Amino acid sequence: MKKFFGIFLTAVMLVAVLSACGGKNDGNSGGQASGSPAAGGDSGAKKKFAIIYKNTGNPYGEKEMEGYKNAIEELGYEAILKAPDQPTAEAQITMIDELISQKVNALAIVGNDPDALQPALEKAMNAGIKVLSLDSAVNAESRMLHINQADPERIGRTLVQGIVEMIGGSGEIAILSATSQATNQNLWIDWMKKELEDPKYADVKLVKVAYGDDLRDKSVSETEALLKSYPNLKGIISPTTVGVAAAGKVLTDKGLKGKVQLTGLGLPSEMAEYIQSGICQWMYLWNPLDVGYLSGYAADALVNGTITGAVGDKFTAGKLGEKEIIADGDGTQVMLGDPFKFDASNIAEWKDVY
Ligand code: RAM
Repeated sequence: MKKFFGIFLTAVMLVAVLSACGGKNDGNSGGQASGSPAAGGDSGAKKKFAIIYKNTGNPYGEKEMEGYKNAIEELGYEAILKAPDQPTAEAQITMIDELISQKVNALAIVGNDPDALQPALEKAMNAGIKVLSLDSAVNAESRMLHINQADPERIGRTLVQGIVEMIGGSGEIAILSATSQATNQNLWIDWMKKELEDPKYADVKLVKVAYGDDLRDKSVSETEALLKSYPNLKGIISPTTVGVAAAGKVLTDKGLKGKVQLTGLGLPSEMAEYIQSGICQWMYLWNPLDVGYLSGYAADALVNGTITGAVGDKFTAGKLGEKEIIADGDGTQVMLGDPFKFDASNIAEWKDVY
């Protein structure tokens, strides 16, 4: 009886904790940005533009959603910002279904899987919702347009060139990625592997691609595991802001400055201390606020019919100016620009911006 009561009490506490977490997420990045949509219809109401990020707790994702919200509010509409607790396709499908019931006008998604969201996103498009992806693409059938932060080939090749320069041209390197299903990271990693095929990298060995799932703790433990399994490791490339910051912390805590080099795609606000200390000599990123902002204007152009998502379509993306849709494999995309290099000479000016 005592044992049963103990289990019952634990279950009650668990439910309480989980609902508290849910509440926090709703108020933070999982909830509605403004207003509360009237149930069952949008006649006469403000147009609703939703965005679903990969998962909560990622400052990069918060900036991307903030940029989207800024654009939508500048246009005079309502922004709905959502992100599941865990970076899974299943959790995003539940949110897509909710947004279809809410009859949003547009849905921008940072996909946790390239293919798994297709049935849900097709259902949304069949219901008249304009669907676009940003940052991490969904496949061409699942969207009308993708908003790409920068050229994936350039990102992948530049990161390899960077780490090879830092390690002095030879030795073992590893990649610390986000989830194994993330379209953006997987594409960048494919380009890293292509770059490594060049005979000039004959003395460089990629020993492992590890996945920290864009979760801080998992990224820390995956970095520790890399260091343990590969004692001769000379460099880590982490093409995720969560991963590169976690790796920076581990290398700092273990006193590995100068012994294990680090580069990747990092948020200046999270990486400033590691760049200033020399743990990471340089790294790259684009402005996540702009990725979100451009997506907001693209969503509006789809909703108001300025564009259909076809190659050659043009629209004005607020302060970012005119943008043109270009091809992207079987689908289409808009490119934000070039990645930016952050090092000791400029990190101080950027660390408070994003
Ligand atoms: C993480 C996310 C995001 C990616 C950046 C570089 O914040 O994985 O999708 O674009 O890193």
